[in-house]
Amino acid sequence: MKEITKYEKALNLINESHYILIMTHMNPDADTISCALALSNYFSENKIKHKVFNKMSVLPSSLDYLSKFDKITDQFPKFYDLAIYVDCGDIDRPAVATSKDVKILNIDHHKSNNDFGEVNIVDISKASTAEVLYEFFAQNNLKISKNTAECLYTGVYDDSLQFSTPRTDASTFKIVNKLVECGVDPSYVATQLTRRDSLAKYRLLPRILDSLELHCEGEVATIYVLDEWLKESGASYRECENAVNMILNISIVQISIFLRVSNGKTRISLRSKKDDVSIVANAYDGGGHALAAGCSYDSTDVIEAKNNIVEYIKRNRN
Ligand SMILES: [Mn+2]
Repeated sequence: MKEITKYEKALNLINESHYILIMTHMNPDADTISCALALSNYFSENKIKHKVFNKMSVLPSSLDYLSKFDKITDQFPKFYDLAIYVDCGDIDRPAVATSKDVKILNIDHHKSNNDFGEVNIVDISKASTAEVLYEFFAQNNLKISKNTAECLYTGVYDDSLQFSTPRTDASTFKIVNKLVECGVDPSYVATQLTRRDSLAKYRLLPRILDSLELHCEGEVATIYVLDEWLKESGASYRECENAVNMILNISIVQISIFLRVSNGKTRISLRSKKDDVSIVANAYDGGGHALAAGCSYDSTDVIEAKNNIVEYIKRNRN
């Protein structure tokens, strides 16, 4: 007898359910939102009842061109009999738990994922969860509409940092090629994602870059943003979060760190060219990928947090 694949098992779970809750992670990025909306578009086209949940009341508006974006809710439905987690490296990433009685379908690409679902489609070799989700569609021969393809393309494009991270490979381009054949316009997606900045962003950015300090002979770079700068400029943190990637572009810099106050703590984003910064993030109860991770420091003193994490890296880096 032919063994049933995880892709078929996942489809069976979907077909057996009456109402599906799609779970995205806190501080959502394009990958988690895109995957949720790819499923949402497919489900809508096939009359499958569902909701997309995210705990945040404000979502990244740069993704508002994706079909069904306006349907994402921070309210739990009264009834659901399947939960699909997308791009969640662990079960707590959505910051709200689903009912213990409800089966979980877990679709992800994080190394930290411990297969917390009833069915797990987890592939840590993929640059984005969108590529993992594409395999679910492809292996089950499901029709990918233009709207669904646009969501998947957006997830791949953004999570691979525009096809530049080490896990970007031939399979990434094969998938992207298929998605373009499904009707995606790459220029349109790139324009929507990267060419709709506010003026406020460019008032805030110089102040953030002015906070730049180099440590460890220039190999570790830090920047931060203070709440008052956000208020004065009218820009949000999210609009400037890419600054952490900008300073990593400096030739000698190997690790870049961006700090800000959020919910009574200092939130720390780490990026790296080679070093595994998820180890650093783990030491501060955070997590993520080898080259992109995040954690929190239990104080609203950004300078103290910066000194603490730089000291930790100095001590533990060789
Ligand atoms: Mn991802």
